[in-house]
Amino acid sequence: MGDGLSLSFFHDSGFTRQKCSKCNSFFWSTVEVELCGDAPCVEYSFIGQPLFSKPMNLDQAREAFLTFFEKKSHTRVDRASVVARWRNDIYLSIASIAVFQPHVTSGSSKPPANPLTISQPCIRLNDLESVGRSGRHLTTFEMMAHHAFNNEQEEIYWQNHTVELCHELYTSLGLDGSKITYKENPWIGGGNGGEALEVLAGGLELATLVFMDLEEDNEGDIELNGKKFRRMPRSIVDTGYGLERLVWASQGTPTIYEAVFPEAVSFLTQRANLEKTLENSSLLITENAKLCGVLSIDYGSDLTELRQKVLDRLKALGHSLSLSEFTSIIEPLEKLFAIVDHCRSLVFMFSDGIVPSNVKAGYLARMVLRRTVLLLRDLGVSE
Ligand code: A5A
Repeated sequence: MGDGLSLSFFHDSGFTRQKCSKCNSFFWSTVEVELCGDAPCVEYSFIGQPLFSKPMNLDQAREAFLTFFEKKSHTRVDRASVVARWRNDIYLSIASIAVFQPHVTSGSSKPPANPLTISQPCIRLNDLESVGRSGRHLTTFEMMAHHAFNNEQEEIYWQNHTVELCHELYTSLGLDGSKITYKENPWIGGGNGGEALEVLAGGLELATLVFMDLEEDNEGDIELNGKKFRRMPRSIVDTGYGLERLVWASQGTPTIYEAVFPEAVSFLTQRANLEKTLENSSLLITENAKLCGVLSIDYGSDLTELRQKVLDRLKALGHSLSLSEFTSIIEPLEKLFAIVDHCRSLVFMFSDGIVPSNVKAGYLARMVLRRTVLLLRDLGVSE
């Protein structure tokens, strides 16, 4: 990548390109720092110390985002379904750009507006084991975005203005610009790809800015993450800003679930008789989320080892719990958070027309439903 994404915005605003001493990736920051700011190199540092000037809920954060981009000449467009019926390669909308793939990204259809801004509910079921634990993973989340579709006839804007807009958005919401790092990390999805910047603050990836100018082609001469691509005659600004992560970072609660679904968390906590446990466990939950956030969890992961690590931390902070005591406190809370998350996915799936079944999207809904019912039974709550 040579100088990487060496944009005039970075140079004019005092950013320098630095290399992470842990993962060796390159990133841009206005201050000299050793680490890139991403998991697993750093842990969350915003819990109890919110990153934004005032706490926001989902509606407030979504409206702040969409209004900001409307004022910057973007047209607000309605969200699409979470069921990606226009695609033959995926069942669910997994990113805001998925709404425009393949017809708009291939150039065969015009975008509904250009540039545009959207908040698209997305469903991703690939991090299921982290949901309820890591704090940052949800099965359903809204990906807020600003997209610009450039082609040979018309250039709306490209890399420099994209980063400028992103930086202005976050700093206008009170985030200290010196806390933001932009990490270079190419992105691939839905048959397209391009250079990208992850936007990191407080140890959390808040957004990703993708400069999509590649399309998959086995004969292509550009290789990204083991796949072959060729350059497209179009270049697409594909951004994705996690709505729920913004809400969480603005509140600094131990987990994303308490910030995003306070009513559902409190309803289920009462039903499961876990009010006291939740009330008295914020340090446990925080340390658990911090470590689950940096250690990737998957099917078959050794949870005992992970729990022991959290316990060692807690011991250093003056707690004296045994492993089984700790597990008996944290496990029901993790399940509770996962249920709340899964119920929201089910609401989106059912309201956008999925019927649980044993095929295609219906199967995915059935799987989430089954998981939810089993988790509810574990907590002793009747469906
Ligand atoms: N098309 C590109 C922009 C894309 O999809 N990038 S991304 O995969 O990095 O997602 C964009 C942003 O969505 C992330 O930076 C994060 O803020 C949010 N996000 C992604 N997966 C998420 C999840 N499972 N839960 C909550 N937010 C998520």
